[in-house]
Amino acid sequence: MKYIKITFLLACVLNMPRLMAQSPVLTPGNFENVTIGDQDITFKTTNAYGKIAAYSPAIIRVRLDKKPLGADFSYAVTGTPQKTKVNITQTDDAVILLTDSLKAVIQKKPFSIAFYTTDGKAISQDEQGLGTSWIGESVTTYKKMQDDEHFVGLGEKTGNLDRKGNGYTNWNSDVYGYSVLADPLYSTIPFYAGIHHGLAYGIFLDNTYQSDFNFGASNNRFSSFGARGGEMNYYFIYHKKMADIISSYTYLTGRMPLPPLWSLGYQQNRYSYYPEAEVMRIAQTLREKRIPADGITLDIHYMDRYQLFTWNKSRFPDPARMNANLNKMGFKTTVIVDPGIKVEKGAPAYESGLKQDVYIKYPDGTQYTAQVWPGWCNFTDFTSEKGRAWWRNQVKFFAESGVSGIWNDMNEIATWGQKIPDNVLFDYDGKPTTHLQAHNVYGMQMVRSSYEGALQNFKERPFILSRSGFAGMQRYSAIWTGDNRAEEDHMLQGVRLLNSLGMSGISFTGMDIGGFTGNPTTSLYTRWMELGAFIPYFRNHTALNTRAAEPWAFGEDVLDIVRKYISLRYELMPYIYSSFYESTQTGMPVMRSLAINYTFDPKVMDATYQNQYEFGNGIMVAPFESTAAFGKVYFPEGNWYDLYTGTEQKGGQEVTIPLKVDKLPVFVKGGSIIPMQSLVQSTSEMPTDTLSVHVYNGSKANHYVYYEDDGKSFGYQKGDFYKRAITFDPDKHTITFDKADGNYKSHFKYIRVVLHGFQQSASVKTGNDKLNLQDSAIAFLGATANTDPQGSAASSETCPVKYVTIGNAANRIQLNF
Ligand code: NBV
Repeated sequence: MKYIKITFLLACVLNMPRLMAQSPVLTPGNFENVTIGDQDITFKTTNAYGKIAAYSPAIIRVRLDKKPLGADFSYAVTGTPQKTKVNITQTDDAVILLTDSLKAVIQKKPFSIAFYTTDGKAISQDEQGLGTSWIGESVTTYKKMQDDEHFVGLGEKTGNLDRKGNGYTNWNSDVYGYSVLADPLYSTIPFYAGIHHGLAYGIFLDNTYQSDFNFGASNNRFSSFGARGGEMNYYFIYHKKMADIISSYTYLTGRMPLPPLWSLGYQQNRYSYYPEAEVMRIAQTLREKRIPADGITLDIHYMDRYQLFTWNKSRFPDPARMNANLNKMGFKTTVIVDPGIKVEKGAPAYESGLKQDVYIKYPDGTQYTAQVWPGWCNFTDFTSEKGRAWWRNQVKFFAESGVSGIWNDMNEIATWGQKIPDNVLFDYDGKPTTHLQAHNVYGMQMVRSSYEGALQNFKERPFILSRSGFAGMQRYSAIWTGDNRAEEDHMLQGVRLLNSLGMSGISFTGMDIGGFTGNPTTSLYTRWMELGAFIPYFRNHTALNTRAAEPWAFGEDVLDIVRKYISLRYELMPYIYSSFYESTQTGMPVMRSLAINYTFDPKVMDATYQNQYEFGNGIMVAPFESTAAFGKVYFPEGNWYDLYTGTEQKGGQEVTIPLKVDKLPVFVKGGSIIPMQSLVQSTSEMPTDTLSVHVYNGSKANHYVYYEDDGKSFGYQKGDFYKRAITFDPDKHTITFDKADGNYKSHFKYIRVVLHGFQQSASVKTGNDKLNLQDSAIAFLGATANTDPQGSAASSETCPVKYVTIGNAANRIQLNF
C-alpha cells in the first residue's frame, strides 16, 4: 500500500510540468527575445509572438498570437502609424515605451502590459495572473478592474450608459422586435472607454470573429475583451478628454463623409408605401399639411417579387418619372436592398452574378443557398473585390431610376433560421476564411459596396443606410437600430443606443421613430416625433400591418405639435449641418452622451440622467417617457437656458421639472452659438437671406465653426465651401466672426445676432459705432419663428431677446457688448 502511494506521488511530481503544460488555458509566458524599432517592439515569448507599436503619442497597438504574426490586414482600420517620438528602454524585467502622452510598461516575466500617464498614474493594467490567454482558438485579455471604474461605448448595446457589471457579445444578429435588454443586436463596434480617477482611455479590439466583453459581469476582479479566433489585436488610446479619445479612434477607423443635406431632413417611411399613387399621396399630403420633409423611403414592395435590382412594374410603371416628380416637389427617394439574390434561371441580376462568380460558397465549390424574402437565394461575397465590383455596377440600376439613397437591410446576414453554416467560405480580400471570421464584417462590406457603387453611378453625394455594421462602417454609411418596439422604454433605450454608437465613432444614427413593431399610444408617438427632431437621422418608420404613423395619423393636435418640431429642425438646419461637418473633421458625434463633455461628473453615470444628451455643440435634450408628469434633469457645470422661454438655470444642479406632452425639454448651454434659418419645407428650398446667430451668454469662451456649402455636390472637396469661425468671449466682451474661409458664397446676405441672457441694458458696438439693438420675443415652436423675431402667436411660449442685424461681409467682424 505504502509502495503504491509513493509511486503515485512520484508519478505526479514527475508529470507536473507536462500536466501544467496541458493546462486548458495557454498564457504567453516569458520574454525570450525582443527587437526594438523606432516606435515599436517585436518580441517572442515562451508561447506567443507579439508586436507593440505607437501609432501616435496617444495610441499604442498591441498584437499577440500563438503563431508568428501574419500579414497585417484590417477592414476597420485605415489610419496608419504617425511618426511619433518614442523613447524605448529596457531592463532585465521590462521594456518601456514612453511617448509625450503615455508610458507603456511591458513586463517580461511573465508577459504583461500596463499603461500609465507620463506622471505615473495607472490608466489600465493587465490583471496580474490573468493577462492575455488562449482557450483553444479563443483569445482574451483581462484588465485589472480599477477602483470605481465605469465603462461606456461598445456601439449598439442595450442597457445602461454605464456598462459596469455587464457582459456583451458581438455577433451581428437579426433581432425582430428585440427586448430592451437584448444582446447582441445588429452591429459590432468593439470599442469602449473606461473611466476612473479622473482618467479616461479607449480600447478598440480589431478582430472580426465573435467577440466578448466583460465589464465586471459575475466577477469583481477584471474587465476583459476577447474573440473566438484570430489575433489579440487591440489599440489602447489615452487622452485627457473623451472627445480626443473619440478623435483618435476615428483617426484609426475613419470618419463619416459629408452627407447630402437632404438626408438631414425629415424622412417619411413605412413598410411599405406602394403603388406610385400612394407614394405621391404621402408626398403631397406632407406638402399640403406644411410638414417639412425631404425623403420618401421605399421598402421591399417596390421590387418585383422581392428580386433585387427590379421594380414591380404594375406598382411603379415608370420609376424614373416618379422620382423626377418627387425631386421637383423637394423629395429624394431611398430604396431598400437586401443581400439575398433570388436563385431564378434567366433573372438578369442573378445570372450575371453567377457568371461572374460572385456568390459565397461551401468548401466543395457549390453556392450557399438560403431562404429570405424572394425564396431561395445566393449571397454576394462582399469581402471579395470581385463581389464588390459586381455590386457597384448593379447600383447603376438605381442611378437610372433617379434614386438618391440606398438602405441596406438584412445584412447581418439575416436568413430565415439565421444560423448560417460555419463552413460557408468568404474571400476576405484574398485570405479565404470561414463564416466565423467574415460574419461580423459582411454588412459593413455590403454598405461599402453600395457606397462605392453610388459614388460610381450617382451624380450627387449619396445617402447610404445600414442595419448591420462593424467598426469603421461610418466611412460609408449611416446606421439605424432595426426593429424596435412602439414602447416607452424602447424610445429611451433607443436614445442610449444612439448615444453609445456616437461614442463609438458612428455619428449618423437613427431609430425607427414611433417604433417599428406594435402601435404607439398617441402620447408616445408625439414625444418620439419631438425627439426625432433632435436625432441625426430623422425617419418615421413602422412595420407591415401596424396603424398609420404619418404625422397626421394621430389627429389635429398631434399634427400641430409634430409640425412645430419638424419645423424647428428645419430652422436649426444650419446648426445641424455644421455639427455634421464637425463630425467629418474630428469624429465628434452629432448626438453626444453627457459622458463625452462631462466625463468625470459622477452624476452623468447616474441612471436617472443617463438619457440626457447634447445634440451638436450646445443644445441639451432631456428625454422622458411621454406619460411622466414630472422629470428630473441634471444640469452639468456652466449655465443653461430653457430653449423655449430663455429662463436661465445654474449648472451643477438636479432640478425637477413639470412635463407636458407637447413639449420636449431642451436647454442651451451658456456660451453656445446656434445658427438658424427661416422655415423651409425642404432643404432644396432657399431660406430667406438672413441667418440668425443665437448667442447665449455664459462665463466660458466658445469657438464655434459655422459651415455651409451647396449640400449636394463634391465641390466642397475642392474648396467650394463657406466656413467661418464665430467666437464668443465673455472676458473680452466680444462676439467675433472671423474672415470667411472657402470659395463658396453664403446663401445669407445678413446676419442677425440674437442675444440671450445678456444684460437688459446691453449695447452692442462694432468699432466705435453703436448698433441698433432691437427687442423681440421668439417663439421657437412658432410656425414662423425666427423669420420674424417679433415672434408668432402660434406658440404660447416665447423667449424675450435683443437682436441686431449686420451685413454678412466676408471680412472679420467684431461686436463688443
Ligand atoms: O423590409 C422589411 C423590413 C424593414 O421594414 C425593417 O426596417 C427591417 O429592419 N425588414 C427589416 C425585413 C424584416 C421585417 C420583419
